[in-house]
Amino acid sequence: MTIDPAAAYDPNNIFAKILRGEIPCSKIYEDDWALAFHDIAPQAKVHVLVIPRGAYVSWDDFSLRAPAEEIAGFVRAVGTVARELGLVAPGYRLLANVGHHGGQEVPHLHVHLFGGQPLGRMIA
Ligand code: DGP
Repeated sequence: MTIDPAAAYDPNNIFAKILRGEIPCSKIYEDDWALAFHDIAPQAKVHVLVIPRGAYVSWDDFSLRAPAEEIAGFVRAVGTVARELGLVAPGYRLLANVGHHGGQEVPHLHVHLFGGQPLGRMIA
């Protein structure tokens, strides 16, 4: 089931619970702006999710409402995670699904970070 990007933020979504430590995750990195952990159903050798600490439904919501400092902090954190995982030289892919056509299932912004193997070309 995909999400309604116009819906209000649901503080009980699964990633909000992970942020509050109410359910576990396989944590890779955290700082003031972001938390990164392994995806529960990996689609590549490396499949990590990076989420902002703030309450944003999607990339659209984040790009519209987040203060510039928070956007910068989150974008930097995504880059830091990729570097710390040694993905820069071989290369990697970032993806953020938004809403129904994007196939977004969890209503808290998350950036998928894929790597560890050649990923090929794709549009979906
Ligand atoms: P998306 O379709 O972009 O909303 O992808 C949601 C991703 O979140 C999907 O790849 C599976 C992952 N996921 C869902 N629930 C959990 C969870 O409880 N823990 C972790 N680590 N990942 C989850």
